[in-house]
Amino acid sequence: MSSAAWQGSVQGCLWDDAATPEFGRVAPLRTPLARGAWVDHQPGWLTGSDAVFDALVADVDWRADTRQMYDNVVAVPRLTRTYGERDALPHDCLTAARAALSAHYRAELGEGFATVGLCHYRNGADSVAWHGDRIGRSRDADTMVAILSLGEARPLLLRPRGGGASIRFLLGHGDLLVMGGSCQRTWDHAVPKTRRPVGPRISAQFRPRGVW
Ligand SMILES: O=C(O)CCC(=O)C(=O)O
Repeated sequence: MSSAAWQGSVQGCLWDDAATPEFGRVAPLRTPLARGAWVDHQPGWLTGSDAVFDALVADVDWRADTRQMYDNVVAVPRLTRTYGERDALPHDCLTAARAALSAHYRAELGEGFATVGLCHYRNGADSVAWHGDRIGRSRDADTMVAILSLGEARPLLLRPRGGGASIRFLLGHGDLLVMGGSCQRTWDHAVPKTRRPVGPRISAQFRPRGVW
């Protein structure tokens, strides 16, 4: 790989691989939603990221969580791992992504992104149900949640909290999606299951301190 090219795109990130992961300039297209919410989407923000995907699948100590559902304990339909703001991240690329997102959004957000959550959707049976990230400060204040999507393209749906028509963003390999404004309070989002045979996907979510 050309380490010079990678160094040029993201300071301080080097690894020896055939592909050259490279972030483009953060320049998403913004979709305003009702009730003060918005979504930024930038297809192909990170290119050459096959090796990043493979490294995350192999190196992250993925957790298979369970949750109580009425009288039963059921498996959470995805693998997860979360990193606090002082935790070492499992790949330099995530550190670089967080820095680039913080630099771009800091003026609007009033702070940088701090924590990183990872979800590994192994196939179409893995999913995340309708929800908003409304724990912590996001319960009653505007915030942003940025997602870097790697691997198989899966749709992320958004619908107004309490019901209404949904809108769909197909998140492909290297895409960036940022939910902002009141989005976590006034809208819900989901990655639905699919019967189509689909490959694995990893979602990296970047959140400000105190937002879950
Ligand atoms: O997979 C995604 O991109 C969304 C993940 C998500 O909504 C969550 O973990 O709260």
